[in-house]
Amino acid sequence: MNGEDDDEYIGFATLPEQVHRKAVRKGFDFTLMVVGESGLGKSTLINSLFLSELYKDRELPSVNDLIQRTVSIEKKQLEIEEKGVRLKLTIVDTPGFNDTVNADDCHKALLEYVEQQFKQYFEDESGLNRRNIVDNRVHCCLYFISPYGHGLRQIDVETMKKLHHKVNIVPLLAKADILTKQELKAMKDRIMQEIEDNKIHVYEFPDCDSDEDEDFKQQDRELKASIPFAVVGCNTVVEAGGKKIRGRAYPWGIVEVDNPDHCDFVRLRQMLISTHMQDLKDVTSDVHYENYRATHIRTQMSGTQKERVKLKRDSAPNFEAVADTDKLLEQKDAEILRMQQMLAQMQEQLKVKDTSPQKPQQKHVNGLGKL
Ligand SMILES: Nc1nc2c(ncn2[C@@H]2O[C@H](COP(=O)(O)OP(=O)(O)OP(=O)(O)O)[C@@H](O)[C@H]2O)c(=O)[nH]1
Ligand SMILES: [Mg+2]
Repeated sequence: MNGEDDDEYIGFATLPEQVHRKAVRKGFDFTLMVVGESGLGKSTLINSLFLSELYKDRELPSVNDLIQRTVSIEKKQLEIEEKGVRLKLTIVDTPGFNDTVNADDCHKALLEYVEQQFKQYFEDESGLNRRNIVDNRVHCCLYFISPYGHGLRQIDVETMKKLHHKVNIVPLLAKADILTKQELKAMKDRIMQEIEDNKIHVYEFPDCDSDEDEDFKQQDRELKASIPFAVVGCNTVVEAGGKKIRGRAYPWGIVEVDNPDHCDFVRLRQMLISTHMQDLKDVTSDVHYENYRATHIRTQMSGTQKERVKLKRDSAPNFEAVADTDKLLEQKDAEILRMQQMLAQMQEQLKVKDTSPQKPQQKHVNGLGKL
């Protein structure tokens, strides 16, 4: 920049840097929820995704535990830092659906959790400490679909439909290692078709900008073509060819979790962490939370209006009673008028008698007593 340019330089070009610095100082929040049938590897996958430490103390459930399992939601938090950027990650692990749990109870608990976070945010936003709100809203729901069936099950359709207007759903095809390449392709196509047929709104990946470079565009195309992401979860490290690989070792070979040819795990992690985290947060805030806020305010207002109408009604005069009283008064007036007329008639008669020759003793008609 030469001297002339310096003079014309106002300084707002540093705005992005200022925003960047402020955001870095504040840190980032992200909440991820996993939902799906029991035993599909939800806990294993989130462990593989971020939390290798989180589940190390966990004991595998025994058969009895499975039968007696109740719906309870576990929230795990961890703070990770990379190049000075702090991310507070919250993982909401939900117990899978199974035969012992009623489908309605599953929806109820999940919906309640998501709505409770919106409610909390709404209250914080209207409170005194708006600047330091902790955002616990669920930004993404990884929905696990079974590889054993023929696409979506009824419970999947119902659950996704309960959740789709409240949270960004990203569908996953679980335990992809049990399917061959062709089966995987057919299963993915069927799942996407069923999602469309059932009018389920899953998270829509935004179009990438036209000025992005070709590599990025290609990566974006691959990402979109991978939905539902076929995942393999595993927390064991195996040795292969002198290298340590995270994978599942079978007698016939190793399924490598981090190999994009074996599954979409890397693409999913990249999407969640490096490319679409902010968009997931924006859609949560601008679409799902706004929906909640609008509905909540409308319900509050109609509640207040009803209350006001009720109050008005309670304090208003009783029109029926008033009408009755008016009628009675009219009747009384008419009666009095009639009596006055009769009285006047009688006095007239008495006057006539007074003027007659045999004058009887005058009688005083005293008011109404005679009538
Ligand atoms: N073949 C295969 N097995 C897996 C995979 N991921 C997890 N498993 C196994 O599946 C079993 C269940 O895994 P979990 O992670 O506990 O499943 P979950 O979905 O959390 O189950 P719930 O907590 O009951 O809802 C474990 O024995 C895992 O080792 C996978 O990608 N492929
Ligand atoms: Mg689990």
